[in-house]
Amino acid sequence: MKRKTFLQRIALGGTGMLLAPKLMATDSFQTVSRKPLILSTWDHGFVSNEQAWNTLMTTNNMLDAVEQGVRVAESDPKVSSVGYGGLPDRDGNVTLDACIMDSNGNAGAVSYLQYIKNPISVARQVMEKTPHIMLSGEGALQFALNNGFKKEDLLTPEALKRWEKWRETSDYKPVINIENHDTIGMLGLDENGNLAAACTTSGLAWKMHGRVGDSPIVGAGLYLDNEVGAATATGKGEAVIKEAGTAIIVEMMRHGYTPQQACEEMVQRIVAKQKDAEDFQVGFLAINKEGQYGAYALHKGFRYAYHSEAVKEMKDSRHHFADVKDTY
Ligand code: SD4
Repeated sequence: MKRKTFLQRIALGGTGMLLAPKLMATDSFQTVSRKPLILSTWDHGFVSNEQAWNTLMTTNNMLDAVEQGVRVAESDPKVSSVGYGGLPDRDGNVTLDACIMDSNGNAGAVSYLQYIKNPISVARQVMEKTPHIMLSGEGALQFALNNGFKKEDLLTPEALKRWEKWRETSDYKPVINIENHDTIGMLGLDENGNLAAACTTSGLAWKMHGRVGDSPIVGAGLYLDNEVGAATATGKGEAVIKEAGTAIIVEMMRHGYTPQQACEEMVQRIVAKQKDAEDFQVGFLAINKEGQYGAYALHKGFRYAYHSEAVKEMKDSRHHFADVKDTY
Protein backbone atom coordinates (compact mmCIF):
# COMPACT_ATOMS: atom_id res chain seq x y z
CA MET A 1 0.00 0.00 0.00
CA LYS A 2 1.35 3.45 -0.81
CA ARG A 3 2.54 5.28 2.30
CA LYS A 4 0.39 8.37 1.71
CA THR A 5 -2.67 6.24 1.17
CA PHE A 6 -1.97 4.28 4.33
CA LEU A 7 -1.52 7.43 6.39
CA GLN A 8 -4.72 8.87 5.04
CA ARG A 9 -6.60 5.74 5.97
CA ILE A 10 -5.24 5.92 9.49
CA ALA A 11 -6.15 9.59 9.77
CA LEU A 12 -9.73 8.86 8.81
CA GLY A 13 -10.05 5.85 11.07
CA GLY A 14 -10.92 3.77 8.04
CA THR A 15 -11.71 0.44 9.57
CA GLY A 16 -15.17 0.00 8.19
CA MET A 17 -16.53 -0.08 11.72
CA LEU A 18 -19.40 2.15 12.70
CA LEU A 19 -17.55 4.90 14.54
CA ALA A 20 -19.33 7.02 17.07
CA PRO A 21 -20.27 10.23 15.25
CA LYS A 22 -18.28 12.40 17.67
CA LEU A 23 -15.05 10.58 16.76
CA MET A 24 -15.15 11.43 13.07
CA ALA A 25 -12.26 13.56 11.89
CA THR A 26 -14.10 15.92 9.61
CA ASP A 27 -16.90 17.18 11.79
CA SER A 28 -15.77 20.76 11.38
CA PHE A 29 -16.22 20.39 7.61
CA GLN A 30 -19.95 20.06 8.07
CA THR A 31 -21.93 22.77 6.39
CA VAL A 32 -25.46 24.07 6.92
CA SER A 33 -27.48 25.90 4.32
CA ARG A 34 -30.65 27.85 4.20
CA LYS A 35 -33.61 26.18 2.61
CA PRO A 36 -34.57 25.61 -0.12
CA LEU A 37 -31.49 23.82 -1.35
CA ILE A 38 -30.79 21.68 -4.41
CA LEU A 39 -27.69 19.51 -4.83
CA SER A 40 -26.68 17.27 -7.67
CA THR A 41 -23.76 15.21 -8.83
CA TRP A 42 -21.10 16.22 -11.35
CA ASP A 43 -20.69 19.22 -13.63
CA HIS A 44 -23.90 18.61 -15.55
CA GLY A 45 -25.64 19.15 -12.20
CA PHE A 46 -25.06 22.89 -12.48
CA VAL A 47 -27.48 23.58 -15.32
CA SER A 48 -29.79 20.84 -14.11
CA ASN A 49 -29.97 22.57 -10.72
CA GLU A 50 -30.85 25.84 -12.42
CA GLN A 51 -33.76 24.19 -14.18
CA ALA A 52 -34.83 22.54 -10.93
CA TRP A 53 -34.64 25.86 -9.11
CA ASN A 54 -36.73 27.64 -11.75
CA THR A 55 -39.30 24.85 -11.63
CA LEU A 56 -39.45 25.11 -7.85
CA MET A 57 -39.97 28.86 -8.06
CA THR A 58 -42.90 28.44 -10.45
CA THR A 59 -44.57 25.30 -9.06
CA ASN A 60 -43.47 25.31 -5.42
CA ASN A 61 -43.18 21.54 -5.84
CA MET A 62 -39.81 19.90 -5.19
CA LEU A 63 -40.80 16.65 -6.88
CA ASP A 64 -41.50 18.56 -10.11
CA ALA A 65 -38.23 20.40 -9.58
CA VAL A 66 -35.98 17.34 -9.34
CA GLU A 67 -37.76 15.64 -12.24
CA GLN A 68 -37.43 18.68 -14.50
CA GLY A 69 -33.88 19.26 -13.30
CA VAL A 70 -32.45 15.88 -14.20
CA ARG A 71 -34.32 15.90 -17.52
CA VAL A 72 -31.86 18.58 -18.63
CA ALA A 73 -28.94 16.15 -18.33
CA GLU A 74 -31.02 13.33 -19.84
CA SER A 75 -31.93 15.40 -22.89
CA ASP A 76 -28.45 16.77 -23.57
CA PRO A 77 -26.71 14.74 -26.29
CA LYS A 78 -23.34 16.01 -25.06
CA VAL A 79 -23.80 14.29 -21.70
CA SER A 80 -22.53 10.81 -22.52
CA SER A 81 -23.52 9.12 -19.28
CA VAL A 82 -27.21 9.96 -18.94
CA GLY A 83 -30.23 9.55 -21.24
CA TYR A 84 -29.95 10.64 -24.88
CA GLY A 85 -26.31 10.51 -25.98
CA GLY A 86 -25.41 8.00 -23.25
CA LEU A 87 -22.68 5.53 -24.14
CA PRO A 88 -24.09 2.12 -25.08
CA ASP A 89 -23.51 -1.31 -23.68
CA ARG A 90 -20.92 -3.61 -25.26
CA ASP A 91 -23.43 -4.62 -27.95
CA GLY A 92 -24.24 -1.03 -28.93
CA ASN A 93 -27.58 -0.63 -27.10
CA VAL A 94 -28.30 2.44 -24.97
CA THR A 95 -30.08 1.13 -21.86
CA LEU A 96 -31.17 3.47 -19.11
CA ASP A 97 -31.83 3.29 -15.36
CA ALA A 98 -33.67 5.88 -13.23
CA CYS A 99 -35.33 6.30 -9.86
CA ILE A 100 -37.38 9.02 -8.15
CA MET A 101 -38.59 9.39 -4.55
CA ASP A 102 -40.98 11.82 -2.89
CA SER A 103 -41.43 13.14 0.63
CA ASN A 104 -44.16 10.60 1.41
CA GLY A 105 -41.72 7.75 0.94
CA ASN A 106 -43.06 6.80 -2.49
CA ALA A 107 -40.63 5.53 -5.09
CA GLY A 108 -40.73 4.78 -8.80
CA ALA A 109 -38.02 3.34 -11.01
CA VAL A 110 -37.21 1.98 -14.43
CA SER A 111 -34.29 -0.21 -15.34
CA TYR A 112 -32.82 -1.53 -18.57
CA LEU A 113 -35.13 0.83 -20.49
CA GLN A 114 -34.37 1.49 -24.14
CA TYR A 115 -35.55 4.14 -26.66
CA ILE A 116 -36.98 6.66 -24.16
CA LYS A 117 -35.10 9.91 -23.74
CA ASN A 118 -36.37 10.84 -20.28
CA PRO A 119 -36.52 7.74 -18.10
CA ILE A 120 -36.98 9.83 -14.95
CA SER A 121 -40.44 10.86 -16.12
CA VAL A 122 -41.32 7.21 -16.80
CA ALA A 123 -40.10 6.39 -13.28
CA ARG A 124 -42.37 9.08 -11.88
CA GLN A 125 -45.34 7.63 -13.72
CA VAL A 126 -44.49 4.15 -12.42
CA MET A 127 -44.61 5.73 -8.95
CA GLU A 128 -47.86 7.57 -9.50
CA LYS A 129 -49.84 5.30 -11.80
CA THR A 130 -48.96 1.74 -10.84
CA PRO A 131 -48.95 -0.28 -7.62
CA HIS A 132 -45.30 -1.16 -8.32
CA ILE A 133 -41.90 0.39 -7.71
CA MET A 134 -39.89 -0.71 -10.74
CA LEU A 135 -40.60 -1.68 -14.33
CA SER A 136 -37.81 -3.09 -16.43
CA GLY A 137 -36.82 -3.63 -20.07
CA GLU A 138 -39.57 -4.39 -22.56
CA GLY A 139 -42.31 -3.98 -19.94
CA ALA A 140 -41.01 -0.55 -18.98
CA LEU A 141 -40.90 0.44 -22.66
CA GLN A 142 -44.48 -0.73 -23.24
CA PHE A 143 -45.62 1.19 -20.18
CA ALA A 144 -43.86 4.31 -21.45
CA LEU A 145 -45.35 4.04 -24.93
CA ASN A 146 -48.82 3.45 -23.48
CA ASN A 147 -48.40 6.62 -21.48
CA GLY A 148 -47.49 8.88 -24.36
CA PHE A 149 -43.70 8.73 -24.38
CA LYS A 150 -42.03 8.75 -27.79
CA LYS A 151 -39.81 5.93 -29.05
CA GLU A 152 -36.49 7.40 -30.19
CA ASP A 153 -33.07 6.21 -31.22
CA LEU A 154 -30.83 7.30 -28.33
CA LEU A 155 -27.48 6.38 -29.86
CA THR A 156 -25.96 9.62 -31.11
CA PRO A 157 -23.35 9.66 -33.89
CA GLU A 158 -20.73 10.65 -31.30
CA ALA A 159 -21.61 7.74 -28.97
CA LEU A 160 -21.62 5.37 -31.96
CA LYS A 161 -18.15 6.57 -32.94
CA ARG A 162 -16.83 6.01 -29.42
CA TRP A 163 -18.39 2.56 -29.25
CA GLU A 164 -16.76 1.61 -32.55
CA LYS A 165 -13.43 2.85 -31.24
CA TRP A 166 -13.87 0.87 -28.03
CA ARG A 167 -14.62 -2.28 -30.05
CA GLU A 168 -11.11 -2.14 -31.49
CA THR A 169 -9.85 -3.39 -28.11
CA SER A 170 -13.08 -4.29 -26.26
CA ASP A 171 -11.23 -3.65 -23.02
CA TYR A 172 -13.80 -4.14 -20.27
CA LYS A 173 -12.96 -2.40 -17.01
CA PRO A 174 -14.38 0.33 -14.79
CA VAL A 175 -13.22 3.81 -15.77
CA ILE A 176 -12.77 6.26 -12.92
CA ASN A 177 -14.52 9.63 -13.40
CA ILE A 178 -15.19 9.03 -17.07
CA GLU A 179 -15.01 12.61 -18.38
CA ASN A 180 -16.04 13.94 -15.00
CA HIS A 181 -19.71 13.71 -15.72
CA ASP A 182 -21.48 10.54 -14.83
CA THR A 183 -24.83 9.63 -13.32
CA ILE A 184 -26.89 12.57 -12.16
CA GLY A 185 -28.34 12.24 -8.68
CA MET A 186 -30.30 15.26 -7.43
CA LEU A 187 -31.44 15.97 -3.87
CA GLY A 188 -33.91 18.77 -3.13
CA LEU A 189 -34.98 20.20 0.20
CA ASP A 190 -37.85 22.69 0.13
CA GLU A 191 -38.38 25.59 2.50
CA ASN A 192 -40.63 23.47 4.73
CA GLY A 193 -37.95 20.81 5.12
CA ASN A 194 -39.55 18.29 2.76
CA LEU A 195 -37.37 16.30 0.40
CA ALA A 196 -37.53 14.92 -3.13
CA ALA A 197 -34.79 13.11 -5.04
CA ALA A 198 -34.01 11.70 -8.48
CA CYS A 199 -31.25 9.67 -10.06
CA THR A 200 -30.78 8.80 -13.74
CA THR A 201 -28.03 7.21 -15.83
CA SER A 202 -27.04 5.25 -18.90
CA GLY A 203 -24.91 3.18 -16.53
CA LEU A 204 -21.39 2.01 -17.04
CA ALA A 205 -20.15 2.40 -20.60
CA TRP A 206 -19.64 -0.89 -22.44
CA LYS A 207 -21.51 -2.87 -19.76
CA MET A 208 -22.87 -6.34 -20.48
CA HIS A 209 -26.25 -6.24 -22.20
CA GLY A 210 -28.95 -6.44 -19.52
CA ARG A 211 -26.73 -5.14 -16.73
CA VAL A 212 -28.52 -2.90 -14.23
CA GLY A 213 -26.57 -0.67 -11.86
CA ASP A 214 -27.35 0.94 -8.52
CA SER A 215 -29.11 4.03 -9.84
CA PRO A 216 -32.68 2.62 -10.17
CA ILE A 217 -32.44 0.59 -6.98
CA VAL A 218 -34.05 2.17 -3.94
CA GLY A 219 -31.48 2.18 -1.14
CA ALA A 220 -28.53 1.70 -3.48
CA GLY A 221 -28.22 4.63 -5.92
CA LEU A 222 -30.91 6.71 -4.23
CA TYR A 223 -32.67 6.83 -0.90
CA LEU A 224 -34.90 9.32 0.88
CA ASP A 225 -36.59 9.22 4.24
CA ASN A 226 -38.40 12.47 4.86
CA GLU A 227 -37.91 12.14 8.62
CA VAL A 228 -34.14 12.15 8.18
CA GLY A 229 -32.62 13.08 4.82
CA ALA A 230 -31.64 11.76 1.41
CA ALA A 231 -28.57 10.42 -0.37
CA THR A 232 -27.47 9.50 -3.87
CA ALA A 233 -24.52 7.62 -5.33
CA THR A 234 -22.36 7.74 -8.42
CA GLY A 235 -19.62 5.46 -9.70
CA LYS A 236 -19.40 1.70 -9.90
CA GLY A 237 -22.91 0.55 -9.10
CA GLU A 238 -21.97 -2.98 -8.11
CA ALA A 239 -19.89 -1.59 -5.25
CA VAL A 240 -22.81 0.54 -4.05
CA ILE A 241 -25.47 -2.18 -4.30
CA LYS A 242 -23.42 -4.57 -2.18
CA GLU A 243 -23.40 -2.10 0.72
CA ALA A 244 -26.99 -0.80 0.28
CA GLY A 245 -25.03 2.47 0.14
CA THR A 246 -27.61 5.24 0.31
CA ALA A 247 -30.04 3.40 2.60
CA ILE A 248 -27.27 2.94 5.14
CA ILE A 249 -26.13 6.56 4.80
CA VAL A 250 -29.65 7.76 5.61
CA GLU A 251 -29.80 5.29 8.49
CA MET A 252 -26.51 6.63 9.84
CA MET A 253 -27.94 10.15 9.67
CA ARG A 254 -30.97 8.92 11.62
CA HIS A 255 -28.56 7.82 14.34
CA GLY A 256 -26.85 11.18 14.57
CA TYR A 257 -24.22 11.21 11.84
CA THR A 258 -23.97 14.40 9.86
CA PRO A 259 -24.32 13.89 6.09
CA GLN A 260 -20.55 14.35 5.72
CA GLN A 261 -19.79 11.76 8.38
CA ALA A 262 -22.26 9.30 6.92
CA CYS A 263 -20.80 9.60 3.39
CA GLU A 264 -17.29 9.14 4.77
CA GLU A 265 -18.26 6.13 6.82
CA MET A 266 -19.86 4.44 3.80
CA VAL A 267 -16.73 5.02 1.72
CA GLN A 268 -14.61 3.59 4.55
CA ARG A 269 -16.83 0.55 4.57
CA ILE A 270 -16.32 0.00 0.84
CA VAL A 271 -12.56 0.33 1.28
CA ALA A 272 -12.55 -2.12 4.18
CA LYS A 273 -14.73 -4.74 2.49
CA GLN A 274 -13.98 -4.45 -1.22
CA LYS A 275 -10.37 -5.27 -1.87
CA ASP A 276 -10.23 -3.69 -5.34
CA ALA A 277 -11.57 -0.33 -4.15
CA GLU A 278 -8.47 1.47 -5.39
CA ASP A 279 -9.39 0.56 -8.97
CA PHE A 280 -12.84 2.14 -9.24
CA GLN A 281 -14.69 5.30 -8.26
CA VAL A 282 -17.69 5.67 -5.99
CA GLY A 283 -19.01 8.98 -4.69
CA PHE A 284 -21.86 9.79 -2.32
CA LEU A 285 -23.83 13.00 -1.79
CA ALA A 286 -26.20 13.43 1.16
CA ILE A 287 -28.43 16.03 2.79
CA ASN A 288 -30.42 16.09 6.00
CA LYS A 289 -33.64 17.85 6.88
CA GLU A 290 -31.83 20.76 8.47
CA GLY A 291 -30.03 21.55 5.23
CA GLN A 292 -26.67 20.12 6.30
CA TYR A 293 -25.02 18.35 3.41
CA GLY A 294 -21.88 16.41 2.63
CA ALA A 295 -20.08 14.41 -0.03
CA TYR A 296 -17.26 11.91 -0.11
CA ALA A 297 -15.65 9.72 -2.77
CA LEU A 298 -13.05 7.02 -3.08
CA HIS A 299 -10.94 9.08 -5.46
CA LYS A 300 -10.23 12.66 -6.35
CA GLY A 301 -12.39 14.16 -9.08
CA PHE A 302 -15.95 13.85 -7.79
CA ARG A 303 -17.71 17.21 -7.94
CA TYR A 304 -21.22 18.29 -7.13
CA ALA A 305 -23.39 21.27 -7.87
CA TYR A 306 -24.93 23.39 -5.12
CA HIS A 307 -27.87 25.74 -5.57
CA SER A 308 -29.47 27.88 -2.87
CA GLU A 309 -31.13 31.25 -3.17
CA ALA A 310 -27.86 33.06 -2.60
CA VAL A 311 -25.26 30.75 -4.10
CA LYS A 312 -24.89 28.48 -7.09
CA GLU A 313 -21.55 26.82 -7.54
CA MET A 314 -19.59 23.64 -8.10
CA LYS A 315 -17.91 22.04 -5.11
CA ASP A 316 -15.14 19.47 -4.97
CA SER A 317 -15.88 16.43 -2.85
CA ARG A 318 -13.28 15.19 -0.42
CA HIS A 319 -11.92 11.76 -1.16
CA HIS A 320 -10.33 8.78 0.52
CA PHE A 321 -7.34 7.75 -1.56
CA ALA A 322 -4.52 10.23 -1.58
CA ASP A 323 -3.26 9.41 -5.06
CA VAL A 324 -5.03 9.52 -8.37
CA LYS A 325 -4.06 6.82 -10.80
CA ASP A 326 -3.08 8.70 -13.91
CA THR A 327 -3.48 5.67 -16.05
CA TYR A 328 -7.27 5.75 -15.97
C1 SD4 B 1 -24.00 2.58 -12.59
N1 SD4 B 1 -23.71 4.18 -10.83
O1 SD4 B 1 -24.73 2.22 -13.48
C2 SD4 B 1 -23.95 4.05 -12.24
C3 SD4 B 1 -22.92 4.68 -13.10
C4 SD4 B 1 -22.38 5.96 -12.56
O2 SD4 B 1 -20.94 7.61 -12.36
O3 SD4 B 1 -22.84 6.50 -11.60
N2 SD4 B 1 -21.38 6.52 -13.02
O4 SD4 B 1 -23.27 1.80 -11.97
